Amino acid sequence: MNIILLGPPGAGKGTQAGRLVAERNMMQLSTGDMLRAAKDSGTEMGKIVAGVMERGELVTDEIVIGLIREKLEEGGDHGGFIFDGFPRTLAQADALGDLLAETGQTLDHVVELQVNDDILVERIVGRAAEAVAAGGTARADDNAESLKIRLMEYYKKTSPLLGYYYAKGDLTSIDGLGTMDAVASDLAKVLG
Ligand code: B4P
Repeated sequence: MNIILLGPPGAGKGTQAGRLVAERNMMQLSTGDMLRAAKDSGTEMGKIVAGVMERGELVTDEIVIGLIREKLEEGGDHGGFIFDGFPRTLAQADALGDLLAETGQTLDHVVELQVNDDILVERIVGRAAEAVAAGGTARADDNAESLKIRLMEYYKKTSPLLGYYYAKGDLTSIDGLGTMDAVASDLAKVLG
């Protein structure tokens, strides 16, 4: 089973994906994590994406699609892919459709986690404060200024994907405002 988790920054995509990995042996493909790893390892690509991510903008489709292509071609023994934070643009959605078709796979569910902006801001600011309180550093883009851009990018470039997948009959929207357990339970009902 291959699924997409859609939603604005802080909606809980990464949180729910992590649970599905533990419970269903699925493979999480988080483009955010992949890009942060590239940034931390100091590769040429990492240097290019660092500033873009810190500002809260989207990295180019070409880079992100390339990362996903590599992972899909690797295959592996798991219970399916969870696309977490990908696709984020219509071009990425088209590319994913092509890549799945090329590798003989299907897209089984697209689940939107619905959370209003006030709560998103609260969660992201909370995550930054927790990281600092634990003696670490907050994610470079977990600050009010970058978050404003991240939300604008979401509404402008990513939210059109809701209509795109709805028109294909693939989209289910669930309430992302409950506790992590409540959201996980609603997600499990959709996935079956
Ligand atoms: P991501 O890493 O995808 O970051 P995100 O959208 O903020 O994460 P998510 O929604 O997964 O939130 P989480 O579960 O962590 O992207 C970062 C950047 O990478 C982007 O801005 C962009 O620059 C770049 N990028 C990534 N993918 C790209 C692509 N495809 N194309 C172009 N650029 C791309 O949850 C957040 C917080 O909420 C956590 O603290 C969590 O504990 C808390 N939380 C979660 N669920 C909760 C619940 N039910 N109740 C209370 N708190 C909850």
